Amino acid sequence: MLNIVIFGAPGSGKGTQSELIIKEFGLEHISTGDLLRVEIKNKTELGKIAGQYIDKGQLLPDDLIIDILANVLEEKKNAKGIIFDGYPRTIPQAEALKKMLNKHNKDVNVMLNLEVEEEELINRLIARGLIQGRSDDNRETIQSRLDVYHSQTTPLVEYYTKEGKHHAIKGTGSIESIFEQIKTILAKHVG
Ligand code: B4P
Repeated sequence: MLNIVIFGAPGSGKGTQSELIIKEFGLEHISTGDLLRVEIKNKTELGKIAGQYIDKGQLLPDDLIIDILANVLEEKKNAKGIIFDGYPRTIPQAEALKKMLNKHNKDVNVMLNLEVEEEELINRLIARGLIQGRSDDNRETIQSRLDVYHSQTTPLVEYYTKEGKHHAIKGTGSIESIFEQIKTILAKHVG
């Protein structure tokens, strides 16, 4: 059982590296950002609410996102392992995740922190906005997302460091070289 939290600022490469980890280690993927984008595309009630937050670069309220996570986790409870991508983003979300996993005698095993300088993050997200047209990949919203990341999400670095699970990864360079660093860390956790 290998439960991984992939962590980093918007544009740090969480989604990109998650795909490679899943292929290599056969894990299930939970990306709260992807889940919300499907809801928005399908114009569901949840999608309408999510869109209002995402377009402003803000986080959804903890209660709402914790409920969503609990439902998805229940569906994947027999998975060999799960990669949590974009969740948790606040301390209450991390505490809720711990409780949910502990109920099944499980826990987060590793937190991978992709470290990338702000200028590079902004360049990547602007480039993605031009290619994929994501509504939150424009200069103004990117800045709000980075501000929210610094104020609400970075306390998780200390949280997982105290738990002995934090691993810093240099998130710049080629996608393959970043994945090599991740593989070296994960190799120590798979039997
Ligand atoms: P997310 O979808 O999680 O958005 P993200 O932080 O931008 O990460 P993403 O995984 O997409 O990008 P990546 O770094 O891989 O969340 C979107 C929004 O949903 C949030 O702002 C929030 O409103 C809401 N939300 C989601 N989860 C929530 C939660 N738990 N609580 C509350 N609200 C929540 O990639 C970025 C770009 O960089 C890509 O174009 C990629 O190709 C490129 N890239 C990657 N690696 C690279 C490398 N090594 N070199 C060059 N480019 C690279």
